[in-house]
Amino acid sequence: MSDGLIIWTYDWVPEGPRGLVRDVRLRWAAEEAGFDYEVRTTPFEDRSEQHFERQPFGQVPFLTDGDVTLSESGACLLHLARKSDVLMPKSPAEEAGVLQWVVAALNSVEMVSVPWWFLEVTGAKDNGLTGWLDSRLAHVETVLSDREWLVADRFTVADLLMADVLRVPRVRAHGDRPASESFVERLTSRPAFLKARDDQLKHFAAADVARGEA
Ligand SMILES: N[C@@H](CCC(=O)N[C@@H](CS)C(=O)NCC(=O)O)C(=O)O
Repeated sequence: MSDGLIIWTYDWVPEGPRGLVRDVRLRWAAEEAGFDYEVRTTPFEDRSEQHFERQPFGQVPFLTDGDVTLSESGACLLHLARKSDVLMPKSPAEEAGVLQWVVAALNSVEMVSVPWWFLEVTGAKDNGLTGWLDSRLAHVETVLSDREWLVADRFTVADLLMADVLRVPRVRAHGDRPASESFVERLTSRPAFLKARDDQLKHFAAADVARGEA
């Protein structure tokens, strides 16, 4: 049984992004909340019209929940969070704090960290985004220096998402931010994260076998 929740990811991806494909965010949230869910796939190599109907950019993840289909990992996380106090506290002020930090993770940190990372891995000589990234990461470090969790003095989906944005190895290895490092360490030691990440790795390893590549 799956509570009607289906998390969609690719049938296969190259080695590099494994463990980081964003379906891990949804798997992690579902694990934290104790939801039953299924994982289904859409082709990585031949992206169908049906895929673009459900994810307008031909990306993953997307989610189906009964009659509801939605994409964008942040939107999917908030959708799941509405169903579980574990992910989202119910007081208006705390809920507002979760919304704020979910959007901040995506629109103030990942908005810089992903293009920075892309320039790094493609070997750009001068990464012109480094100063901008450093500034964003420094502000997150200041926030995390005096609190364990972003909102409500306990784990919420905002921590999950911020940790997933910050845990990218190149970002983590860039600079020295002890509070952020301890935050990432703490969040990625959670059994729900470890299961979600390991399940994703197993999923893509099984795909190699199916393609005759293992
Ligand atoms: N804003 C989207 C980004 C999704 C995204 O970048 N997905 C990656 C996998 S983690 C993907 O599908 N990449 C393949 C592509 O862009 O063609 C979200 O948060 O869901």
